[in-house]
Amino acid sequence: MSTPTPVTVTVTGAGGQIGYALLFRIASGAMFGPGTPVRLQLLEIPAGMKSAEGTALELQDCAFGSLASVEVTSDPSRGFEGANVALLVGSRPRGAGMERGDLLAANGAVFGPQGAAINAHAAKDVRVLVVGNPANTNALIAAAHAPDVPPERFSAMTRLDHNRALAQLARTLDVPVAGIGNVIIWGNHSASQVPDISHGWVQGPEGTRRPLPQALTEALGGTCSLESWLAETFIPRVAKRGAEIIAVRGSSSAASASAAAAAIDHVHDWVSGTTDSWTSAGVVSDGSYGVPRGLVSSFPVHSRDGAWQIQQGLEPGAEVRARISASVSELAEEREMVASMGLIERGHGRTGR
Ligand code: NAX
Repeated sequence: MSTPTPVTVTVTGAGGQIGYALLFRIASGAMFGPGTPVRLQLLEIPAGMKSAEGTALELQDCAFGSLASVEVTSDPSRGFEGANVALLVGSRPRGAGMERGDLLAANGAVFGPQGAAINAHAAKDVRVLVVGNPANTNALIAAAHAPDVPPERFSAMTRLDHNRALAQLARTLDVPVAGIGNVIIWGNHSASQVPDISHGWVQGPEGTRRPLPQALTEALGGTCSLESWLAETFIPRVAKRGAEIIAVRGSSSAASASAAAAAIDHVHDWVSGTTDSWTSAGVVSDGSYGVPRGLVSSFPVHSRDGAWQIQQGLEPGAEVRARISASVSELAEEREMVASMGLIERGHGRTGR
């Protein structure tokens, strides 16, 4: 029997909180299946090297059958060498007194060179998931520095927001999470994100499906209207879930394990394909739904043959359209800011590249 070819996975920020929750799951086979060997390449800055090295020792001690090798480096060219999948988790956090522009500039200095290193050293089929915030614009910057990698191989993570929305709906309707489909996160992974249930369904008896708006209206039972529940409870809860977890756990880092689970889901579905429900991912806009070309915005997506495809033909209502427009304006502003700082060329992506 021939041994399957190993998949090389680079994880930046490997010494951080999400790295610690993510690496063991990748190594155990959760991303590609237990039969696919994985080579892990952990990329850190010098300050994070000891933490990543300690994690690498523990990875060895787990004796995972699917972990082919683990290497730790602070050299991006070594870290991205032959990468089939690159998870860009490490980023510059917002420091005290930092404005949005300062944060974008600091992260431009991280994601520009990482994009260039991916361009020069990764495998031809590399797929990149940006987790580090501001994830959408960091993905845009990285893609802009990788001219030989098709832009659609760069994506930003909104799967955690998607999963949070599914979980809230499942609890409200008292059904399993797997019984809900076609929920959408539109726009930016920020407080302006747009969780949208209007095309969703919930599984009923014997394979029947009911529209989510109808099921939710019934579940609310006249205590409040669906519109006010969405605007006052559901959307803010999904968008601010990280802050809620920080407050409850009393920890400064929000949601490492759920972020890691979302990254696993995102890459798993990208590589293996989605089933009958779409999911949400930040992908380079082709102009769909009025989102300017080239912005990395969250859309409803399917994965077919290893590529994300934006679900076409939906007709969001006026309220959702207004929210999408506000979130996309924020993304356009971020693109303007990074262009004015010289981190990407002005006009980048507007003509499809
Ligand atoms: P931590 O501060 O625990 O870890 C970050 C790690 O990245 C550190 O070890 C640091 O040394 C390393 N690092 C910094 N710059 C680097 C570089 N240039 N190359 C390689 N490594 C570098 O943060 P953690 O909790 O792990 O969060 C990581 C990022 O995920 C943050 O930007 C966070 O905001 C973002 N998140 C994104 C989410 C999403 O849904 N897209 C949700 C979770 C999380 O908030």
